[in-house]
Amino acid sequence: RPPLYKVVLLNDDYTPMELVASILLTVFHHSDTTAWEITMDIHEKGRGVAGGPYSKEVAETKTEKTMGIAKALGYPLLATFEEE
Ligand code: TYC
Repeated sequence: RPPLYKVVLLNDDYTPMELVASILLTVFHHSDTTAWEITMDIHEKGRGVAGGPYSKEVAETKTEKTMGIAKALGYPLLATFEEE
């Protein structure tokens, strides 16, 4: 079986909570409640799982999309993907 990957978001001091929650809604298809729970969890713990498991290609695309949205708005949000 091919390996599967989860996308992980890292906390930072600059990216607005609203932007993280909106990325969790639009890129990772979480509900509003879950998106905010994940956002607060990352804010408090330093990192957290945004979504998955995905194929490597999907995980890579969602990781790039996440950082691309933040970067376009001038924020340093970091995402990475890890084998499950
Ligand atoms: N710590 C950020 C703030 O206080 C919010 C944040 C949450 C940033 C999650 C990144 O992955 C993140 N505005």
